[in-house]
Amino acid sequence: MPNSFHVADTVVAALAENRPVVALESTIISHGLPRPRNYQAALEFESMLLDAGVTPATIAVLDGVPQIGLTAEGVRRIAEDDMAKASVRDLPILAARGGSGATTVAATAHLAALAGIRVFATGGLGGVHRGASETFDESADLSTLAVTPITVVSAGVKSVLDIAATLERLESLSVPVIGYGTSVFPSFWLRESVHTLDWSVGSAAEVAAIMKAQDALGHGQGIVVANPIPLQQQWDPAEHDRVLSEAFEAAAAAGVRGKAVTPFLLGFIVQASGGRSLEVNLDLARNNVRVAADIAKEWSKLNG
Ligand code: PSU
Ligand code: MN
Repeated sequence: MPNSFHVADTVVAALAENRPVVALESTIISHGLPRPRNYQAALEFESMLLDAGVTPATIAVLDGVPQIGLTAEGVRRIAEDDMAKASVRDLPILAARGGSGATTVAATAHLAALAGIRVFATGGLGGVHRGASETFDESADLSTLAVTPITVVSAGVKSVLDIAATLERLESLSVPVIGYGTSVFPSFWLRESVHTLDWSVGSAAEVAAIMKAQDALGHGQGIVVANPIPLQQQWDPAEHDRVLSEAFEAAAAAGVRGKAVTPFLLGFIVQASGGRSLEVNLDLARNNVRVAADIAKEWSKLNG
């Protein structure tokens, strides 16, 4: 199946010459951020990488073909067109039917790894939802990282999830979780959660060294780099707590289920915070793109 996925020429060339590449997901653009800021964000993340000397590879499925690296028109489509939210299990269906979809962390990680990309920046990782012991709602992001060799830089998982259970699952799945300049797992809009981490690093070079060691030991897992938002950029904790409890009530009242849960909560929280949560979300995503760029550069140095 030579045409089962398409890698952009820029990405092919960068990988062939061992230059740094960072994958970017598209669900954060299509379902995680409101229009029109989502389009600006998609363009900004790519240009931040280009400015840092790193090749961006935004990933999505367009007309049945998984695209690793989008054209300008592709970026516009994920931001402005109504797209399905595509996790790994949706990929073969979209491919067979010629459909389009914005890829989650799971699907983006899978496709990036297929193309040989080793570093990926996102906002927040999916995880175990509150009440999962009854609903079984656990993001495929976790199980995918158990079998996908890619380093994902995120600001942890949103406090709308069950963070303790998410960390337990990452342990069971043997996915390393490394604090970037912190020993506390972040909670997305806030710099800290109540959960401490076993391991932290102080530099991108250390992450690259861990990736190398993981390869040498034959592990096929991904690595979660937890990069907290700087304190001065975080959301006000009291407002955060208030808006989150409103969001849970609204989701319960609306009876939202399955893959609609995460986009519903995110949309509600942006509205109910008067846009404040959106600014924090954009700041933390930019921070993650910067750190991912540094890691990708160290990774290519190490392999050069
Ligand atoms: N976290 C965010 N913004 C997002 C998502 C997560 O801060 O847009 C998206 C990511 O694409 C992630 C997905 O992979 O939600 C997880 O969805 P689910 O819980 O349905 O697996
Ligand atoms: Mn889910």
